[in-house]
Amino acid sequence: MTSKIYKNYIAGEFISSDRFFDDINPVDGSLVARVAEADKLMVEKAVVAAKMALKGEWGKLPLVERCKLLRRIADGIEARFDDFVDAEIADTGKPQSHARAIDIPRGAENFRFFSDLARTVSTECFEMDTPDGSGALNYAVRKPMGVIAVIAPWNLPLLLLTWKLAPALAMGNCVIAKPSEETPGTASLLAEVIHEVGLPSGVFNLLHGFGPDSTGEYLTKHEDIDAITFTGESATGSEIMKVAANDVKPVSFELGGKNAAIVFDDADFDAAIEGTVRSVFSNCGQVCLCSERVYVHESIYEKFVSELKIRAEALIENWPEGQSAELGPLISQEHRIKVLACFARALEEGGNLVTGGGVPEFTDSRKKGSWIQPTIFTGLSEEADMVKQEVFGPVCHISSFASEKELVEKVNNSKYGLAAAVWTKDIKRAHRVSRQLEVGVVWVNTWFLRDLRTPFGGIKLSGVGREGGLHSLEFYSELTNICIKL
Ligand code: NAD
Ligand code: 6OD
Repeated sequence: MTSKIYKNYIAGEFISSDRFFDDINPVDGSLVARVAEADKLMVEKAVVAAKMALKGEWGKLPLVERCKLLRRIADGIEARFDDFVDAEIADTGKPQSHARAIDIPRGAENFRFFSDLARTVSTECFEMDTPDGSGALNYAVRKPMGVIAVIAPWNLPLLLLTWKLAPALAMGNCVIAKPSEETPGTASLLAEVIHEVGLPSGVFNLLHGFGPDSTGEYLTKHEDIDAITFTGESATGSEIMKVAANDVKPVSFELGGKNAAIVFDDADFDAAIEGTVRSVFSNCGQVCLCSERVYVHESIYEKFVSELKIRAEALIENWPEGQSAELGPLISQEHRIKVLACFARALEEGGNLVTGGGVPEFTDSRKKGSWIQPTIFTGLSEEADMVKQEVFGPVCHISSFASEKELVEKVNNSKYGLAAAVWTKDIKRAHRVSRQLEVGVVWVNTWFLRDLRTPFGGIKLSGVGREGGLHSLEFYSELTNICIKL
């Protein structure tokens, strides 16, 4: 029985609750911690604290001082790097190589990046003529929006929370963050780091809890929340948008995807295989950018399917702490039930199971975890659920195409529009096809290669708005234009 308790962080204090829920390790179903669920009163307290902080020391702090604090948060994460890795692994079961190379470094980098950016960007300035000949000068100033609700998912817990928290703080806002109920660990450590760094009380508040009828809903419905930034399922985004509409609150949404990987006949075959193994199976398929639809030119289709099968079957599902682990479990038993139901539906719809489709057999306590086999289907129609609906698991459907026109039509025939990966050596084709894809992000001959200055987000069901670089600063601030008659 664990004695670890994750508390809420409100107005600079760690606060428990009279209601707790379990934080479960998906590797073996063991208890990681008990988590104090924030009730309505705590949400209220956090909002009041955040509003007060805006009017107090934080609201008056020069930008350069704010940015120094953000850099110290990055240092603080790095100083406790192993603790963060352990917490992320315990909550998600992801291989430690993933947490060490991606989740935790990006958690720190998000603070450094937005601290540097906020100090160096300018705003617009326009000189204008006036009828009397004296002219006028317009310039814009950036102001914080106020109190921002940051609601995060479980797949890349620290990375995705800090991706929104860092620019929000850099722009001078106060934040109430709610991590996923599945992954409260690294957010709780982050609250400790922020406390040690000494951000004024109320600037950052952390509330644990669920979505509907719980902390998430109380937070998004609170009238004094000035903006909502959310990463998660498209259906949840739709619910939050309805609530936000009541007070016409700005929203920034990073939502689900049904991303395509496209392999042309002229692609570097080995690189395309390597890249597709990553884009389909990374984080057990639980990255919003993962490819769940793979389109391969008909001339190399059979060879590609055989090779991807071999590579999928070779992936090592092991305890996350070891060096050999390449694939972790799904986040929860509940999610595994959903993913297995998607596999069953694909078979009902006439899909050909190339590999996987079930649960790996273990003889140790991993039997109690949420493990699943890497899975490949072929032979489904473009209208099948497996080709249409997001699964969010280690699975893809591979189909062939003959022409670019057919390919582009198939890829764009989706309600989602987040990302695509294109594999080709023909530079003209790369440009031509990329521009035609109805998605927010295209990678050519790579996948999930991130430059934090670039616009990031999706179209259609995959999101509202763009974050990244200046786009984040735009969302997390309000511009006031000042027009001075000279
Ligand atoms: P989710 O929508 O179930 O939950 C996300 C967060 O929202 C959690 O903190 C949850 O407690 C909260 N929440 C749920 N209902 C709510 C409500 N009614 N009001 C307020 N808060 C509520 O998503 P998830 O299962 O945690 O994450 C997986 C999903 O996220 C997938 O669909 C994936 O594609 C998507 N995702 C998208 C991106 C992107 O950048 N586009 C990134 C990561 C994940
Ligand atoms: O890299 C990022 O900044 C980002 N937002 C990644 C999202 C991954 C989705 O699971």
